[in-house]
Amino acid sequence: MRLLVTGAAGFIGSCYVRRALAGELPGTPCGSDLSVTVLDKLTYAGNKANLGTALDDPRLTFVEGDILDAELVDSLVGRADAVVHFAAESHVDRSISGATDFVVTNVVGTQTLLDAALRHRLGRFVHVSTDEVYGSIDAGSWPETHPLEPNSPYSASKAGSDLIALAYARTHGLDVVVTRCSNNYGPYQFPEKVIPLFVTRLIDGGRVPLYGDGLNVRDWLHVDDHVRGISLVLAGGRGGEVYNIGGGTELSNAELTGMLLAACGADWDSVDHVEDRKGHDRRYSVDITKISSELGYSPQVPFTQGLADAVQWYRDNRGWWEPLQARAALTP
Ligand code: NAD
Ligand code: TDX
Repeated sequence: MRLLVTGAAGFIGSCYVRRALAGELPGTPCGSDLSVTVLDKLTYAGNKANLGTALDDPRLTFVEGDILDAELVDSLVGRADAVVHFAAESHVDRSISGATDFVVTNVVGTQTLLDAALRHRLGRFVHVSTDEVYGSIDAGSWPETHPLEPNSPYSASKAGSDLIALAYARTHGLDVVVTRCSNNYGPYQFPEKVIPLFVTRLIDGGRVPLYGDGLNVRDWLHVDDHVRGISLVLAGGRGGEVYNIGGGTELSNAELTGMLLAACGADWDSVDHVEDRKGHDRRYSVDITKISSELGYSPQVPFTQGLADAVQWYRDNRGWWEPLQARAALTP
């Protein structure tokens, strides 16, 4: 299988490619049956080093380019059997400061890829989306049939991309599958997202900003579990369908902060209680019955272990995150 993977210099896409080439993903072919082309623009969040030793793998081709470049996209999609589409602007706070890149990359970029897929009658297109498209839920969990009620410019742009992708399935019969996952964590996450931001500051004795009352709840999903779910969907998901992928560990930000402080040897004196994020979604929670019953997915990484390993990884890989801190602080 010839895979085109967009955005694989980012956090989740790079994990997918590293693990696919290592033959660790059920559903993704391995050995000489697999070749991977990565298309990534290397925005502030893109970092080729995230691909690690996969960069030396002869089955990998890295193309620096934009998913909005229709000519380039057409030539790459024309040489692929399937696309796994991760490329996006992904940080909610940046979308609040400026939404243009979010609409252009997430909506128009996705449509550019879909148009090429249609022209070449691509075998399969996996569109990686987010649970944030459902909005915020006080109790219970969203099934895939829940209406989309996004609140931030980021989640609205992802909802737009989901709807375009599903429209190409319905209108043109393109083999599109959409995944919607909860909050990922793990190694190589850009230090603007809450876990790597807090860990990299706390291990240096710095301070961390907890938004609002700290009672917003997120469902944490280890990135290894997420990419396994994507691989199962690539192999066995039904065309035109949506699959939620969750981690099964719901925590308030205050609970998470308490765990991070303990893991980093700090205490609550290191926490600044700052103004809330505008439009801050209170709680996310996905129902994973569909992917579990159809594709046998369940999260495998226990949160306490996954978090301890992630903290250790950031301790051990200062050379990876230190140069990124200045980029993380830039306003868009
Ligand atoms: P990331 O910000 O770490 O990486 C995004 C990658 O996309 C970067 O390498 C960047 O260079 C690339 N990119 C951006 N614009 C591009 C363009 N125009 N052309 C080509 N490449 C471009 O993001 P991530 O956390 O790895 O997220 C990957 C996907 O998963 C996104 O679609 C995101 O919406 C979704 N998602 C993420 C999470 C999470 O917790 N991180 C949760 C749910 C869904
Ligand atoms: O400094 C901070 N302080 C803080 O209290 C930051 C950066 C975040 N927070 C809070 C806001 C959220 O309630 O922590 C929670 C998690 O924040 P983020 O890491 O920014 O993630 P979130 O906004 O939940 O979105 C993430 O999950 C869904 C990803 O960034 C998205 O790409 C994904 O779609």
